[in-house]
Amino acid sequence: MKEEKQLLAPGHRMCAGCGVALSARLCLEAAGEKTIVVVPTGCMEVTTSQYPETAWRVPFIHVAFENAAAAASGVDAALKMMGKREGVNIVAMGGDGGTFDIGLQALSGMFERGHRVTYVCNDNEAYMNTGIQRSSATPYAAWTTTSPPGKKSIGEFREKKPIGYIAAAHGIPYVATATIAYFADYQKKVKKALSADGPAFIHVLTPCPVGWRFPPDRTVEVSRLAVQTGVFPLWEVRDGDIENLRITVKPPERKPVEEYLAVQGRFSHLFKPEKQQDVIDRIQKMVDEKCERYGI
Ligand SMILES: Cc1ncc(C[n+]2csc(CCOP(=O)(O)OP(=O)(O)O)c2C)c(N)n1
Ligand SMILES: [Mg+2]
Repeated sequence: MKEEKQLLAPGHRMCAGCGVALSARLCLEAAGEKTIVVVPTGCMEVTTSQYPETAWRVPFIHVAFENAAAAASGVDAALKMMGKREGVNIVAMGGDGGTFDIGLQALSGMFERGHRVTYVCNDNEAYMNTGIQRSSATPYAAWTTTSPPGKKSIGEFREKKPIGYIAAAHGIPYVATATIAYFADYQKKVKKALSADGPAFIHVLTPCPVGWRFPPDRTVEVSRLAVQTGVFPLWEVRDGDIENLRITVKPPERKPVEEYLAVQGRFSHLFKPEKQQDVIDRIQKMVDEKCERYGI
């Protein structure tokens, strides 16, 4: 797409290699210009909407950290009341902190009320904007500033919250996972979400070079490895029918999870000063169990 047609204009202040920036561009490219975007506080908002400038070439609303889904619900209701709802896409884009944690109540309400909103969660697996604190999306054994590894700690000790399943359990028309490396898959899912007759949720894995500690030119590679190792399977579910979850990208042969961990500094304590093979094996087992359920 030509630069002048990008709906998220270049010149924003996102870091080099930011997965969230790529996700926003891909999502908007698929959604088109008749889109209203609602964004809660987080990296995306602070880097794109510094008064008096904005990188958004579509209507953009910044709301508080916890209420993107509530504000997007309001946009849906207001446009309906004014008879202007047809032909307009409403997209909320929240981070993992704003979605898995603090925004979950508003999100559940939006699902339950059945608003025609596509909610995209750009998951960089921590509260990046405020200094890499853990969230309930942070994966097992990852370093963050609030899950430091040490003699008595392997880093984060909880498993990632299954947000896609939680969304699907509301029985909403469309739920999917996506990541930026598989951009055609992601954009197809955005289009399906926007054409759903009700709420849709897309959980997008968006690697963060700063928080995950890898060089900024490896974002797409890390995103691809997440899928090829089975750490982040790409799937979609309609109407909450988890039994009929459909894998949309099947890795030809699953790579060992170690390949994904080894390229990220946030897992470096698993490799040095001594290799913690037991922890790596445990993560591999968790991934194997999940992938077996999906038949990948
Ligand atoms: C009620 C409230 N609590 C805390 C904050 C501080 N805060 C702003 S952004 C942010 C982290 C956002 O994390 P996430 O949603 O994962 O987005 P990211 O920056 O990682 O993309 C926090 C804690 C806030 N703005 N409002
Ligand atoms: Mg985050």
